Amino acid sequence: MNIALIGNPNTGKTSLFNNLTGSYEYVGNWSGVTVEKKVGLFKNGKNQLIDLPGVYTLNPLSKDEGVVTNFFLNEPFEKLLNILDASQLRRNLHLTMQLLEYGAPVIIGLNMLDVAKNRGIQIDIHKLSESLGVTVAPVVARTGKGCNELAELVTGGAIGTGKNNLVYYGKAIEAGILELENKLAGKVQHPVRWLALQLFEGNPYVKSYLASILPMAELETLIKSVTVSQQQSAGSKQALDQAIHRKRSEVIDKIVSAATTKQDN
Ligand code: GDP
Ligand code: K
Ligand code: MG
Repeated sequence: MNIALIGNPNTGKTSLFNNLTGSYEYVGNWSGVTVEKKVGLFKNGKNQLIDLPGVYTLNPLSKDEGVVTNFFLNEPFEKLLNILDASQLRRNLHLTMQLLEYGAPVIIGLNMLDVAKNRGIQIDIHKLSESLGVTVAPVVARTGKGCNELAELVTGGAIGTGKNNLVYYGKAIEAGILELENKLAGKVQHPVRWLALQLFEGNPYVKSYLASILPMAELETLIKSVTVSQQQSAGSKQALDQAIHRKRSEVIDKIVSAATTKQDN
């Protein structure tokens, strides 16, 4: 079974990878780019852990960052291990929202709790887990604390896919998602809600993937019409990716506010 490790840069992925895996199966580059690809074997000797490049969002700014979207589109994997920096929850959860929209089984490893604590941030792990609909396991990747428990959770039995409808993107965008669902009915294996949102955000890898199924002109027309109706309903000239980002931020703010308390220290 393949498990993919994913998270923002500097969240402790490499530390966690080293703690969870005993030996390397493969070290090389992702195809087409000079980004290191590491695949390790869990200490149980049965499951593989694939280290993905650190990204803040799936919509890539660079070819290197496109590795993650390509992985989601083309590579077989069974589960995701999403590592979060507890001291930067608001920023980190933008990626998590996109993983939930993708709909693969996912477990969250909540790292940097010591940093959060030092800043007076207290996190209610149960509440966070309940809001997202996924298991959240605390770890200290640097020391290895909690890593065995996390390994057991992620390599054990079936795990859930979380809540994939946390964000309501407003009438215009939701109608666009439905329209793409109708056009793609029965033609794709990936969740169309995820494909549609990535397309509307301007993810070029998702766009060219969809262009192998539908005419490019049809995709362009759809993007254009969603952009226009979104701008009409918002009464502003904001770009589609900004509208999507803002909607996610609103939901993330509520989740983080409900699950954290900040003390002055
Ligand atoms: P990556 O960029 O996601 O692969 O993260 P790294 O594993 O390289 O970690 C980034 C930095 O954070 C390193 O200096 C780690 O030693 C440190 N680090 C990792 N986990 C923790 C943790 O739980 N607490 C603290 N304070 N530092 C950590
Ligand atoms: K790093
Ligand atoms: Mg790293």
